[in-house]
Amino acid sequence: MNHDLFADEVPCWEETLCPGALVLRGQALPQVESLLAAVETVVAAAPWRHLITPGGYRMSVAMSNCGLYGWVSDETGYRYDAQDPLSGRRWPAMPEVFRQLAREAAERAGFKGFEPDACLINRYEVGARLSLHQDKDERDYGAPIVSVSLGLPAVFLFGGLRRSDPQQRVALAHGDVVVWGGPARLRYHGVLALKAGTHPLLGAQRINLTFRKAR
Ligand code: MD3
Ligand code: FE
Repeated sequence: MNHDLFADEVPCWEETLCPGALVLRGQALPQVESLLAAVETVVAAAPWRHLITPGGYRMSVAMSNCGLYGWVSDETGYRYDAQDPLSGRRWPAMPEVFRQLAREAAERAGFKGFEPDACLINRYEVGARLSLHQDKDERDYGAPIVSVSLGLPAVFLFGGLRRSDPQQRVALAHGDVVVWGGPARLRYHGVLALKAGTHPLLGAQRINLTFRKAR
C-alpha cells in the first residue's frame, strides 16, 4: 500500500488485491456530484430495471447502461446489445465525466488508452446481491474493467479462476475505484447482500458503475 500525491492525480490509497487488481480508495470522491447527476440523466432515458436471468430468476440488483453497448440478460441468455430492449432505442451516450474517470483509473493501473464502449450501472437496495460470476461476455480480455462504488458500502467477494477457488472479502466504499485487468480479468467475483444503512448522499442504496470494452 502506498500513498500517491502527484500533482495531476487525485490523491488516494492504492491497494493491490492480487496481480491485475488495483483498488484506488477514494479516487472518485472529487467527481461524486457530477457522477450522480450523470447517473440521473442516464436513468431518465434508460430507467432502472430488474433483468431476468436465462434460468428465469429476477435479479435483485436493478440495472441500466450507457455507451454504445449495454449488458442485458433475458430468458435467451446474456449479451451486449446496442439497443435498450425497454425502449428499442440506443442507450444514452456515455457522460464525459464517466469516460474521464475510467480512463484515468485504467492509466494508473497501467492500461493506457482505455476507451470503454459500455457502462453497466448497478443499483443495490438493501438485501440486493450479486452471486459469484465471471465477466466473460466481452470480446477482448486484454482490456480491463473499471468499477466505481457510490453510496452504502458493500462486501465484495473476490475468488480465483475456478468457481470453487477460495474467496477474499473486500470492503468497497463510496468513492472507491477498482481496476481489474490482466491476470485478474477472469476471476470469479460477487457482492454480498447489501446491509441496511443510510448514506448521506444516496440514502439506502449503493450504485456501482462498471466500465467495459465490450466489442
Ligand atoms: C473482478 N459488479 O457488474 S464491481 C458486474 O459491485 C459486477 O456491482 C459488481 O461484478 C458490483 O459484473 C462488482 C467489481 C468487478 C467488476 C468486474 C470484474 C470486479 C471484477 C471483472 C473481473 C474481476
Ligand atoms: Fe462482474
